[in-house]
Amino acid sequence: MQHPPGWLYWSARPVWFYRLTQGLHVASGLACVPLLLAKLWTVYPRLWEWPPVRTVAQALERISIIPLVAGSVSQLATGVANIAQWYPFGFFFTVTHYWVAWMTIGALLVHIAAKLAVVRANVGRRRAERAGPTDRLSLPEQGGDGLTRRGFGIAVGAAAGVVTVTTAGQFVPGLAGTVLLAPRRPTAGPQRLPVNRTAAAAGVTVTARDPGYLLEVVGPRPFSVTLAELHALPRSTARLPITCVEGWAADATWGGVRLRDLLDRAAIPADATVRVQSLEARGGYRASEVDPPHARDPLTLLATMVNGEPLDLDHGYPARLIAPNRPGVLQTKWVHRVVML
Ligand SMILES: Nc1nc2c(c(=O)[nH]1)N[C@H]1C(S)=C(S)[C@@H](COP(=O)(O)O)O[C@H]1N2
Ligand SMILES: [Mo]
Repeated sequence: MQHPPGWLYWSARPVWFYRLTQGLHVASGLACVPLLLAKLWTVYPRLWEWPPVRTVAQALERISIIPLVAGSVSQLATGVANIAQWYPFGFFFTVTHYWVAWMTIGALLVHIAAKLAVVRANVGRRRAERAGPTDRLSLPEQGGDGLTRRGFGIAVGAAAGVVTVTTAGQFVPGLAGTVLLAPRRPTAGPQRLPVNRTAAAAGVTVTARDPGYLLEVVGPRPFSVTLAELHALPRSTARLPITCVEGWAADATWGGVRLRDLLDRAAIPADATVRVQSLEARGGYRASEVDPPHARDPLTLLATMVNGEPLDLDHGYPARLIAPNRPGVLQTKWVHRVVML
């Protein structure tokens, strides 16, 4: 959703929908870490099997495992690094994570297809066993020491459960106190909201506090307003979350001018997409595009207030965009221009 594909219609409602999909994305990714490690641990002895291949079909099947393992390991590793805001790799995370996901899904389908015969045979055997006195998990284990098959399953499931329970508070409303293992607490930061990029990091500490600040709206009837004029415009409030792609979400009550009122005043038509630009001079998130469903939504604000106070400099003072059902990365801070595209 950071780079929404053209074929996807993304509505502004429900306001929490992106929070749900992003939360599930990060939670399922984290829960997969113990599951993937367990899977690799149970299958790696087969790497040393001799002879390595017996038939052409088996050779192809073994080769197809390379992108599957490489893809799933790299998805989980880069995903965990991303939510910790750690980018040791030289590529752009979002685009790589997206395309490697498709590659991994493809490799997984090939793997399932290759193993279908084995799965079918096993299912048939289980059915036969279920008719008899034993079930597969209670079959006698080879050896006697160490972890049983059932014990292993329980341990892996418990590990996935612990990871989920200690990180889900990042995005589940009201559970902020439980985020033991998460890199971030959704209530830590100025005005009880986390900050992803500070004003200092964005290099806007001087420009954002400039008394000569003007908000420009560029359309068929362009205009600009001073900060005092912006504050004097009719103000609305909206209770909306910021949902960062880095895995946290936090609700706040925002106050500001409806974006659609500014667009109307500049005579920008209802079906126009607009670009919201920041004072930030460099950086991938210094502007965002707002498509008509979001631009015209009554909850989409150019906010000057949060939780009853003027915005903190780190939250985008003097004005920031806040819109329903949008990734945090598109909620542009330190806004100074809105341009019709
Ligand atoms: N100009 C600008 N706006 C920005 C960013 C940025 O780097 N530059 N980061 C975005 C990201 S990734 C998030 S999650 C939200 C976080 O808002 P907050 O720092 O007020 O919590 O701001 C967004 N707005
Ligand atoms: Mo973000």
